[in-house]
Amino acid sequence: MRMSRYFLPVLKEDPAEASIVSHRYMLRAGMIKQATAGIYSWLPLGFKVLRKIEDIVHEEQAKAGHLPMLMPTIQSTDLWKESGRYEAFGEEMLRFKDRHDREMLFTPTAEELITDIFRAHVTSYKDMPLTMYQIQWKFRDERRPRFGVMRGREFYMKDGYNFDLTKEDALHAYNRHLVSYLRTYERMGLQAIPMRADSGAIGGDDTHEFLVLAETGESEVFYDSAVTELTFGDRDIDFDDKAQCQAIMEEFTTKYARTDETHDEALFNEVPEARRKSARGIEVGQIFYFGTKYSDAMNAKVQGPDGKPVAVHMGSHGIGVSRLLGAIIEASHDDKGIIWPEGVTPYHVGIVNLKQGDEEADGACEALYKEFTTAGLEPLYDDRNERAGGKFATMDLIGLPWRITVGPRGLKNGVVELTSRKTGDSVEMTPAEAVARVKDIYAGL
Ligand code: P5A
Repeated sequence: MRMSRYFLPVLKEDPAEASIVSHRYMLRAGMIKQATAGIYSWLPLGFKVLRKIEDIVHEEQAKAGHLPMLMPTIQSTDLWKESGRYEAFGEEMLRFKDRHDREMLFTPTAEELITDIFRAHVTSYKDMPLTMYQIQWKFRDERRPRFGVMRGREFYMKDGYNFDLTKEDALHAYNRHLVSYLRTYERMGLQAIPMRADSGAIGGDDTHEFLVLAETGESEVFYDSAVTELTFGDRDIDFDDKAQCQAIMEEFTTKYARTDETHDEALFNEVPEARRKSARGIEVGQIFYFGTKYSDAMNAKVQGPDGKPVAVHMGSHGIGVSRLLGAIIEASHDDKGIIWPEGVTPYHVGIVNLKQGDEEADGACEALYKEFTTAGLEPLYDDRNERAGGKFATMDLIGLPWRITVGPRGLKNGVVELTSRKTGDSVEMTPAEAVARVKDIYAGL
């Protein structure tokens, strides 16, 4: 992409309405624009990162064997009356009527809708287990939408639902999701710690939230600092292997880590004092096992191996896809702007031409641009006729992890400069070396 043809409405001043850094930088970098309270338009740069995050979620769900699908954003209220959640969901649910005076709602979550699909089509245990998910817009009329995409009213969520014959199978689905989520967040450059939580309006006893530690987080959390030393890393996983998934689940959930809703002071005091931490966290996902709550209420039964009807065991699992942009920025920025982890960066490398119009500099930039593009990488080339300082400031703000600076002086010696956004370190090398280095960095991602 060439900056001259891009739509990147950066703001020089800090917007008054943004009180936390991710919100501030998302507005300043021209990623989002508020349409109305808690509802945002996603401008090209923001949309690009949203897509990257979505792609990672899809890839990791595929590895776990979960089926992508898509349900509507608008539902009739009938199913919610059947499950008993129509009243329970309260004012967070946006309700309205169509022209025939039928009661409708904008989906805040889809347990009912998917249970209805399941009961219409699955009649035998032989067609199970089944896990399907979607990435779709949700609406919750939050009392206090704030912090930009972190607590929106309209937000983008990955929501998955498992249907299993037995509790044991459903718990395997729970563990499988836990493992798959750990991988998903790590690929985004995040440490998201599973913490025992409260199940709220979704229901059930078993539930973990995934929290990214950040001072600006809305949740208060208590944990054994040993949990922050666990990393998922490059493990070979067989998602069908119950024992392996359970072992990983236990590894990541046995040490004390709880949100304030489930915090237990006496248990917490058993953690060695030096390791006892309380902090703030951003909830980027949550998994639930709620047994037969919905299948009982909505009569979702299948024929079991003995021919008798059984209510299916279910769980659901959510990832705050749009919230993740805010969480990643909260976890990775400095006073100049965003520092995207390589896995989610909107463009792989920035090219800054220090002297637009200089034949040699223009030629070298064009050649770099072409090489990256041919290699399947996406460069963002600042080809505008602007001061170098302004170009650097924009690149720093939008946070591409790598920048190549090209100027007549360096080119005289046959070199360009490769700069890491994270460390600020610059190294001179030939354009060919710079291309090879950047290709190398992204090769494993
Ligand atoms: C699980 C999927 C559910 O709704 N039903 C389907 C279950 N869980 S949840 O925890 O309530 O939401 C899942 C994730 O969505 C994000 N989220 C939000 N993101 C932005 N703005 C909001 N107002 C908002 N509300 C929830 C969170 O990351 C949450 O973990």
